[in-house]
Amino acid sequence: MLRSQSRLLAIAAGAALVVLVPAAAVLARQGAASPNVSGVQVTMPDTDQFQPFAVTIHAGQTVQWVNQDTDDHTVVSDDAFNTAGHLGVNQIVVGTDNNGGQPGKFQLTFNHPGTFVYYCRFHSHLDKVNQPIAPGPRGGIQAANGNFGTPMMGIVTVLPS
Ligand SMILES: [Cu+2]
Repeated sequence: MLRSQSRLLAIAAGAALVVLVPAAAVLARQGAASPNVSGVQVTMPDTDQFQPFAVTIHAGQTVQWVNQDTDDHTVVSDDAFNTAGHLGVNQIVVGTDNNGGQPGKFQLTFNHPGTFVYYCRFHSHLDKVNQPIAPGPRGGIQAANGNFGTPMMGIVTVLPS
């Protein structure tokens, strides 16, 4: 290779680095900015339930609730059985009717092991010993046959990371 060609290649390589390094920096920043979405999703379909009823994750992971129903639902922690943190959660997760046709979303990241028992206060309530029970005749889910259904509740089990 001629000396002048070698010099031209070196200049070209330098120019390539000038272009590539900022691009890599931008990619790294985008990676750092993206949220931790490691975990599981629980949906509220067009029936009054959390699906799946029970999920298992590891500490550090996130549960995302996605309300695909037209109606609003809630995620309320049953603190008598809550050993996984997030005491006192009482969150409305809007349905598509109140969210421009899009599913409402809510998420919690669990950072230590335990259980997170929760229910929807619109479609369940707690009895004397804090067990979620189906709503009675004055509210909640009521079918024509008198079946008040099952309480709308779920459980997250958080294992060590
Ligand atoms: Cu509900």
